Amino acid sequence: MSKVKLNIRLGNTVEELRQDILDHIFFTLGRTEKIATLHDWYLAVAYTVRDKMMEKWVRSLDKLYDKKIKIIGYLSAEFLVGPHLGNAMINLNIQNEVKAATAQLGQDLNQLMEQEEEPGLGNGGLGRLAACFIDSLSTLHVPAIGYGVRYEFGIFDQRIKDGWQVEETDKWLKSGNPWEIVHPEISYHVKFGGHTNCYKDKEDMYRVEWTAEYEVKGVAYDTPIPGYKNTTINILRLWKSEAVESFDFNAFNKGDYYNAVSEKVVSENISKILYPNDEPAGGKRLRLSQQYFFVSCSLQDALRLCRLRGFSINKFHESFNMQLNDTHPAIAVAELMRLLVDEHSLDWDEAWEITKKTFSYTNHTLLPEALEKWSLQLLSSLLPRHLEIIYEINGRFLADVRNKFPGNDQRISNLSIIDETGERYIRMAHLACIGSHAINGVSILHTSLLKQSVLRDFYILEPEKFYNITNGVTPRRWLKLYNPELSNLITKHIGDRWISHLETELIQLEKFADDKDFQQKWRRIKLQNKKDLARLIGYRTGVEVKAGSVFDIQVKRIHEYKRQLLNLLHIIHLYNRLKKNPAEKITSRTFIFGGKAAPGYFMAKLIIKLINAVADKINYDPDVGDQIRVVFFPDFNVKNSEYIYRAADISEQISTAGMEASGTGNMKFSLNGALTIGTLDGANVEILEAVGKENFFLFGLIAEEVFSIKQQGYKPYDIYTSNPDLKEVIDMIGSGIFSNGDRNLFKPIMDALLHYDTYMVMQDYQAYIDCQKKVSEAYKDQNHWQKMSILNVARMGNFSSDRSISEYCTKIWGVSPKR
Ligand code: B1N
Repeated sequence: MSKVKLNIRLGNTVEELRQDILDHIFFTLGRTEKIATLHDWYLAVAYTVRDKMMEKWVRSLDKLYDKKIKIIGYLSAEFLVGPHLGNAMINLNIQNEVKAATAQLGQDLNQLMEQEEEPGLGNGGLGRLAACFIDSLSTLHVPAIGYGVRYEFGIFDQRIKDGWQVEETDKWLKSGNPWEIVHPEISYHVKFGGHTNCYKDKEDMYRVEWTAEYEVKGVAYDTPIPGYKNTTINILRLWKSEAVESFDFNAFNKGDYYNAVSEKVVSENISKILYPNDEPAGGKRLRLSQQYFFVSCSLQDALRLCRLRGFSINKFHESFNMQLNDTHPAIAVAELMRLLVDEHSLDWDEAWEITKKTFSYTNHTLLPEALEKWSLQLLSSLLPRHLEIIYEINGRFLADVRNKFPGNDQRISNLSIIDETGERYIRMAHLACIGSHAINGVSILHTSLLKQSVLRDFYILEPEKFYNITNGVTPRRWLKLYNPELSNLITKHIGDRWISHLETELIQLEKFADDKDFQQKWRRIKLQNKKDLARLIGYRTGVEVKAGSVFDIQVKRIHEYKRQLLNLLHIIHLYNRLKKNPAEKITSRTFIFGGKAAPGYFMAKLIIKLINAVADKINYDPDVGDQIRVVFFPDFNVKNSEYIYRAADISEQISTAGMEASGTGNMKFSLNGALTIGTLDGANVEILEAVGKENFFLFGLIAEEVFSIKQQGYKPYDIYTSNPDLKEVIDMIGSGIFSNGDRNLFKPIMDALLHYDTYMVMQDYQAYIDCQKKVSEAYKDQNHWQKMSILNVARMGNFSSDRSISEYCTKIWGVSPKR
């Protein structure tokens, strides 16, 4: 960096921080202390904390010019980063000073932190994983840029009205965003539509020129992502779409004011809104436009940086590795080829080598409905040049395959990028596989299923390209920040190295598992966390819950494969037992659900309604007393998850085996001392292995059984008729007792369970009920329960995203993480 001595706003003493906050109230916000609102104080503190990152940030940017390093570009349509302030203070290690400074100004820091809007730029696990990953990249000193979209509206806010989900737009930017810095000078044009032409260049080579129908401009908005107590600050660079010119002057001069403005509106639409997932992929022109938009900006940016760093363009892959977070950015393969061949005049073969060495691809799902494919017709109208490039890639690829496996047409059709089984589609996963040097799944089970099913033929072709890298979560946010009391207790006993070395340090907790005094403290912290959540639940839903009951929590997107319904059937089963025998004493439980349903996903929304209907009935039934409470916690998101994970006794991870690629909520719960009731699915398999089966409540079919039962012809109705208890439970739903006598309301759920049951709720019912009985029994022995809880935490070291990122570094990216 320049030799200029920066001595403004760098001090971290309480006095300096206090003065900085006051300066921001005055100079940045144009307020006085007297009239400043709570939100003004939050902004002033946020700007103050951001200032403390600036020096390191600028120096980190400088380091990007070091030719010896490779930069990791993490291309992701989603980044669910969560509130910044708390995290930034922890990573800069200034939380105590800031707290003291705000206190001196008469402000409560916690209250100010509450003011921060959730940047909800993701749907769930995939977006949150991207956020944990850039956090770990910074902590491990790996220079990285997270590339994505600056959606004006993130994931909708969820309200519950009469038990139904109601969506509200997420206006997260309405009061400003102090964490981002806009760089109007870093902007790129992105073309859409039009047609292509062939021409001969100066060297008499055939080249293709793409004449677009329209162009938009992407502008960079940068957010600093600090590492934990180190000097690295990486960038989250999100692109906002704007009109190339604010006005079409031609139209404007012709007096066509409305057309001139409408072009601006169309351009700005591209980064307007995040698509909720769980809706069939395909057919959505705007979604493909978004994907191409951010990918093109990001690659143009990386190419610019490559040149600035003094790399020649044919060494791009030494300058950058681009990770494709699922197929959402997979059009990048064709776009890099276009940039290299059409715009930088490289020949095809050389460009292809560079492209393959640049990209690597992470698959996050096996669900057929989530595998992205774009109709040929859409692609040819929106990205005509890319379609040509994809044809060329496919043609050359299939020629190679034919050489290797002559006369095997089935294999050719399985591997082809173009799905020709009906209407013709481009399969984005195939493009991603062919254009990458590495492909990975996100848990051992998922990777193995990936190799057997969705990507089977690719695995047979190039087995050496496949890796497993099990997901992880950052211990900074998910333990240190969101469970401060437990963190303090852990630090008191094993020191604080676990915060950045979870893999090796946390295990030391094992030796306290039997320590009665430690168990007592452990238990008291959980109880306090439960009281805090109980208070929040009372405030948010009006339901009174007992902190002394077992907090049994399932928070995640609502989806049939995640089987919130199975959880609910168990609750109805307990209710039924109490109705028949009100004198029975059960281990009292509070069942807490949370999660959003995609707005177009009818069944998921009906499941929310059913949860609320069951809650309304049970919570106020005198026969139940206070033995069961059911709560739907509205608007589950990163911000309010602070209160949720740490308060759980039981973590529900009950998806149908083979359906959940990994899950990461499972890790957050365990890391905070909850015991898991779960199936052998996703990363549960590895969590079970790590914590030991004696500390995990396992039930249900395994993936092979799910597939084989389906193959033999699964008959859920037979299970219904042969299990009287299950029959009673299902019949209760149908009887209208949860719907004021309306027998039709939940009929779609009944029909699905009895006649299709795609996710084998009926099949796993009895095993689940039996396993839940064991949970209730186990809870009675509190010493043993605390021991299991401590061991769960102690053995979670491997589920740090630092471990995941270290593996990406060494196995896939060829860079070295530093501690
Ligand atoms: O990615 C997470 C995993 O832990 C979860 O098991 C997995 O379900 C999740 C379309 C997705 N897979 N696919 C998506 C997200 C948005 C969208 O528009 C699909 N999310 C997952 C992290 O590996």
